[in-house]
Amino acid sequence: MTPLAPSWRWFGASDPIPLSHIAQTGARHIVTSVYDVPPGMPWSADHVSPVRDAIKAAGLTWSVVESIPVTDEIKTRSGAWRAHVDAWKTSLLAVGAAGVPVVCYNFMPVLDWTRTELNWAYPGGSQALRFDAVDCAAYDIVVLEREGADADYSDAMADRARDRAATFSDPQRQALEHAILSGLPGADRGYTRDEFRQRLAWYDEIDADALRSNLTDFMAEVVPVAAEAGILLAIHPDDPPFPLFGLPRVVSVAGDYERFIDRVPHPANGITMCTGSLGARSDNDLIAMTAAMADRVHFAHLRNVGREPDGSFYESEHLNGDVPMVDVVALLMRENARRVAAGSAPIPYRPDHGHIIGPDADGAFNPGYTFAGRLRGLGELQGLMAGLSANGAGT
Ligand code: DNO
Repeated sequence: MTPLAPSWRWFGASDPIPLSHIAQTGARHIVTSVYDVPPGMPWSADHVSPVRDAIKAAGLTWSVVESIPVTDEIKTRSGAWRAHVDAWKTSLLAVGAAGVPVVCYNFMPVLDWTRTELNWAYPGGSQALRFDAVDCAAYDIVVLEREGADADYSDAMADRARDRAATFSDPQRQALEHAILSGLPGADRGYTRDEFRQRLAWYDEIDADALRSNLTDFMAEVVPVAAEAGILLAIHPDDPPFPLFGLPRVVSVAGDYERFIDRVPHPANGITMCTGSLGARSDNDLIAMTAAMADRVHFAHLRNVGREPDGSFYESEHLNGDVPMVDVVALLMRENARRVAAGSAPIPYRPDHGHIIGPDADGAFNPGYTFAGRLRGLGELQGLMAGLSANGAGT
């Protein structure tokens, strides 16, 4: 068993956590993006090289691009989608020329990852991110007043949502709207309520089959370019892995993965194993999924969740929650050992998110991306890997 390559997400020059601090965490690899080019426009060496050089100067290596944004034009095949796909390919070539070997992206319509609460009081005094299914439904049905929203929930959930909405104070409603619409770190953009309604309408005619076909058409175009550029692609799962606001989701369950891998089987067509995203569904068997797709894992986000019966979940401690972290990590380490023995690079992983702990609360950070909280997660995961490695030497 061989430990994966420890990495850390850095949001570029505007990240309040500088590379000099990241270099002290034990992470050796950086996960970042180019943040000064609008989504849909191509990256060139002029954009990519300064980022790579700044990382190198800090004694670290840029090992993953997270993400090259896939626009809603591409996801819906409307408007300027053709130019955006061409730009995506140009960006891939620029990333490959700079020697960055992995590109993470997602195909979630409109919103990237979604939470309803950014400061949930976690037992013990830290604060965590939370997705509350009732709050989300309350926002959808009562605040957004989305047409047909009721039909997307059970009667019991719609009733609870209406009752919940009736208790919202103005600041609570604003905080909920802010958490859902403002664009969590890594998202291409945020929305006002009206912009959100308009953007949802882009998907009126797009059901899961149509979105799936747009995804596989996109993969069929970009995977050969990635292979030519020496890049491994790693699609990130839907977070959470179920439909929200009537939007289809097509990277949520094992069957979704089987479909697109079957359609575009090239080894460069890989995945980001995000244990926290996939683990938010109790019917996702993470051990079986990791075992079945191990050879496709080009990047790992290691994070844990506590699930609740109504579909709500909160981000728990990295080693403590409903994700069978020890088993998943052991499977990834076994695959990693196989790759390293064959002369390939180790799989990069990052502690995905962290609680707000101790001094984090006094400083600036991007939601989910605290310093001390992630440092704790990284330390725990590094310790787990060292232990498994010592215990399972040679396997
Ligand atoms: C959340 C992240 C996501 C992820 C994108 C990948 O913390 O995992 O924003 O970066 O969905 O494209």
